[in-house]
Amino acid sequence: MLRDGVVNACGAIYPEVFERLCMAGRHRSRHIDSGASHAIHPHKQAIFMSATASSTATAAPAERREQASPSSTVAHSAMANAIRALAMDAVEQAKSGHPGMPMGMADVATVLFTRFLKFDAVDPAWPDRDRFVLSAGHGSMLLYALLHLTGYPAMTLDEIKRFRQFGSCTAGHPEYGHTPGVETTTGPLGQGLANAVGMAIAERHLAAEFSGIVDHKTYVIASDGDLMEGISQEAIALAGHLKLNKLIVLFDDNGISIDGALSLADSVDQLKRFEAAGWTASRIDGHDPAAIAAALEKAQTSDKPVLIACKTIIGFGAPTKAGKASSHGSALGAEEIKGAREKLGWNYPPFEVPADILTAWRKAGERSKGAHAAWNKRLTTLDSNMRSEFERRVAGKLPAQALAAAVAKVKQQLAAAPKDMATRVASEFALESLVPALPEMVGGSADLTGSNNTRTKTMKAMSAADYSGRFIHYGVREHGMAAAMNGMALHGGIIPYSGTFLVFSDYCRPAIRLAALMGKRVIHVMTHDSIGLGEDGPTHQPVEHLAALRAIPNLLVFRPCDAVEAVECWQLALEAQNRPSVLALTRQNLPQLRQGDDAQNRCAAGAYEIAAAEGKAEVAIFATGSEVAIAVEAKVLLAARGISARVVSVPCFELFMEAPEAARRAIIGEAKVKLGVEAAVRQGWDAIIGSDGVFVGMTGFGASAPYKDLYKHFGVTPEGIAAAALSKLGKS
Ligand SMILES: Cc1ncc(C[n+]2csc(CCOP(=O)(O)OP(=O)(O)O)c2C)c(N)n1
Ligand SMILES: [Mg+2]
Repeated sequence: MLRDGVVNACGAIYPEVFERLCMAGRHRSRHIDSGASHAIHPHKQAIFMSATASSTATAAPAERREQASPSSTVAHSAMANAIRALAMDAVEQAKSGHPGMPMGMADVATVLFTRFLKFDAVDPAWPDRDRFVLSAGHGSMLLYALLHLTGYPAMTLDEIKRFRQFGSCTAGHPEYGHTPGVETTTGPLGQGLANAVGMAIAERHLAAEFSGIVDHKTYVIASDGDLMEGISQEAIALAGHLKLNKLIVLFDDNGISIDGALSLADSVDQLKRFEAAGWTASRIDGHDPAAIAAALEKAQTSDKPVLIACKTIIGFGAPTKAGKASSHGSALGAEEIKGAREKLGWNYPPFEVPADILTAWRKAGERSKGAHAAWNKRLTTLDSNMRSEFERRVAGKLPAQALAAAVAKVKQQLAAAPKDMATRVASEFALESLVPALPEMVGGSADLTGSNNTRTKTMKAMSAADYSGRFIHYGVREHGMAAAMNGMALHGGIIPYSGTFLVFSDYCRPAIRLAALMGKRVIHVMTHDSIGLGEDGPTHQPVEHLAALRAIPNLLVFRPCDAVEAVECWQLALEAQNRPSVLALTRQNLPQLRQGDDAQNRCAAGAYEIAAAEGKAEVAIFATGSEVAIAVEAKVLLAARGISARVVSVPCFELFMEAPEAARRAIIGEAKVKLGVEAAVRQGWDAIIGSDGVFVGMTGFGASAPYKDLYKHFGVTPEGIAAAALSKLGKS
């Protein structure tokens, strides 16, 4: 195998290929302004890019392929060098960025984008486009160059020139929602690969329902770093298990990471690793367009997910830095760039792409127009109900009436026959109505299905044999699960929800953070949300997790206090189209505090008075989840001492903080003593109770014991609350 020292020497592995590619454009004898037409080009390369849009009228893979056309041709190397030049120029101008990866992967990306990827540059939102995920987000200039060259309207040359500047659409790392054509936000290594697994799941699932309308591939470029991250193991294992054969990973197998040669830290045989996970894997010369095309061609009909390890030279073309970590993450410098231009035969000023090369690229951006038109036609001829259902789901619009009816039904059942139950059970009770009403909901659990209560009675499991199932057994893979859920939400047409224990939100956190950053509706059911889980002990008892999750911007953290709040919180999570949610739910039973018919979603305010004071309140008790019932009991104890108290349930801090100030003030009120109760740490509570407020909760880790003993031990009891209030009032 090619590794270590060998791989680092520029041109040492594939001197022939290197020389051939470097020679591209050497025959250009004069400078040509972009926009001007000209004919001076090397025609000696074996591989040419057609400048004629190929017929892409059908989705059949063979017909999607672009045919080399001898008439109007631009050499592959010239097209790839356009990427290299834009990447090094943009990084140089910004004096910041990562030129090595785009220069190394330019050949692979050129073949993919000009001959295989199904996309339409002027319609980045086409639902049946192939997804392209740049998991190695540090190579953002590769993606930006591709978007510019293929003609995404937003990605102008000016934007390339403003790489990494404030307000540009060429952010440091690719950001979903910020730059059209960017399918997911990447940068934290491994996430993109796991997102792609979710996208591939979404594709298969939707294809089972919308046959002929959803039928696309998911391509990923992943680096050594992506594959070293633990999340990649979870992702590839899940993909292999589900036989996601339309997922194709192009591994930038350059043997280099930031510290130097990969051999410093890694000796995994990636091919064997992927094969062991149920993938097909091969290794190719990532600078040989014919080999790249052949591998991609073969991948089209695979019955398993595909890994193509592309041996490349990082910083390809840079005279002294190619093959070295020094090309990874900083501007190459004027001298090195001058040398690279010579080596690559790219004799054009910074940021200039000659017209014929740009034209050939733009044609590539139009390659799938036929396929797009054919798809539009298929959509219009679809049964009208099915079509509107597809369009609704892709737009992320909820079936408002069905949702309202499902929520009303649950509430009416609870009003008619109030039930004491754990909020995880209440969540399942709500799901029994919500899941049938919202076909876009796809549930799951990381091997805690019976504990998380996320699978309703009628839900079928998704499997390689039947992708129509709406329940995913993610296995014990919380991180991969959370990132795959992001990918499903990004794909569109699906609202993913899944479950694990709240304490393991730490294992999901990087993906939850990205869902929040991207503004995607991903719903995490996290049960066993406090010491209330009891005997499993402090390893399983979250204490800091609510605070840690509340610290993530744009994430809604719900902690319902009973079955009615549980369904209200579910409704709010589903309606939050542009942000993820966590539902923190109990293992232990709770009384139903909300009784009677109440159509209003009180949780929508974030906080509301659940038990009013008799007369003027001296004490205001704010509590969440399982502690609300305890607070209500404390109110009774205080009343017996002649002290009037009110109780406010705070199911969602974030929604409460977003309420208008007057509404917030009204809820917080004027009581002398403001007391917060939550079986967790105090952090974050001062925003409600003030720094002089009293907090009853946890100051350290829990312990292993029956939960009632733990509540007693830690003083999270009606007596404990009453004593704390009395003490603050000076009446203890
Ligand atoms: C989770 C995570 N850890 C660390 C980093 C910082 N980082 C960026 S790229 C990189 C490794 C670079 O090696 P490789 O992935 O092989 O990329 P190449 O240098 O070949 O382009 C690291 C550690 C990161 N982006 N994400
Ligand atoms: Mg690398």
